[in-house]
Amino acid sequence: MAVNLSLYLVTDSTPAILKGRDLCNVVEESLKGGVTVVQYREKHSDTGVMIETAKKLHEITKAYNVPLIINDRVDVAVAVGAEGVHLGQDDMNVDDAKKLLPENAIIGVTVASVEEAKRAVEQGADYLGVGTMFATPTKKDTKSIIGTAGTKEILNALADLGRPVGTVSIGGINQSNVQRVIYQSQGIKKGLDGVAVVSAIISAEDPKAAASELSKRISTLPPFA
Ligand code: TZP
Ligand code: MG
Repeated sequence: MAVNLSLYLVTDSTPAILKGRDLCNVVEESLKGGVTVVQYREKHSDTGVMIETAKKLHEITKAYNVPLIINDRVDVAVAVGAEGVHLGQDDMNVDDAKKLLPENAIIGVTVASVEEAKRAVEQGADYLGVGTMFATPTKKDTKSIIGTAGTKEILNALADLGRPVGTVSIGGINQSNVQRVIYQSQGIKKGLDGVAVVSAIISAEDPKAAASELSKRISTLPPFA
């Protein structure tokens, strides 16, 4: 899988987060700022609306050569020809998703423990969303806040597996903590490949500037030891 996971945007259309703006405009601005993956995450729309929005987003992401990943809904990903899906622990499992998706589809899985991480890799996940890192108002129902300690534990276990898998940390990541989040994985065999954010970009007054600043902070970190 040749996906640049360094700055992974997850969308949210709830008014408190999107602040009444147009999701497609916000996503396009974020792409101009340097977002490397877009995940369309929609919990409240019906299937028809989701497909319509996903198609619009896909036209935009394709113009920037950035993969579009669909949260939860393998059917929507297939319908719009998205590059991949992101599955939680309560969603379709990776084996079943693979039966429905093209061979080169990107499959990501949310993991909050070493056991979940190992299982996802064994099933053939391409990347893992590791978290929740910090408590966040964006997703109040997170089962587990694993923090930097839990994240390190998972990263170490993954390095020992010897199977390549991408990792992004998610939950409460913003301009002020992004370098700390990535740097806490220093000293282990393989650090995080990037961070996933919702509100730090979607709620930002200027999403392009927010993405650009995050991207700068990520890329100016010294290389891992
Ligand atoms: N999964 C775990 S935390 C989260 C998701 C989708 C939301 C992260 O949102 P934010 O605004 O970046 O804290
Ligand atoms: Mg899910």
